[in-house]
Amino acid sequence: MTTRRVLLAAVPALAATLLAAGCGGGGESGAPVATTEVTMVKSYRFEPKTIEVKAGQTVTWTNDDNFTHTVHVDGREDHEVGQGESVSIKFDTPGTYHYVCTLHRQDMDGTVIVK
Ligand SMILES: [Cu+2]
Repeated sequence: MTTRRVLLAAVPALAATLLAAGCGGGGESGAPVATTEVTMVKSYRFEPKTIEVKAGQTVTWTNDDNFTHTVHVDGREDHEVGQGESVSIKFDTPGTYHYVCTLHRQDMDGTVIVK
């Protein structure tokens, strides 16, 4: 009986989480999106532009564009990511990490907030 109550209580919380995740669009408005997946989309953009992860998590950038891009996090090495490829970078220390594509740094940048 106790177990059943716990399960029922957990359902609305899960639904709320799914609804929040489904809203999307946070990248454009500047609000961080809780995800570890970033896509280089056509038109030279990182989507979402600003993400929020927990310390110790690994962020994966996938290139869905027709051109080669790079992921260069401030103070780290430059990772070239060809069409259809991806790169994963682990973030161990809390902080705000700005990154760019060094090939299109005027247009392509983003931020990883590590909590
Ligand atoms: Cu680029």
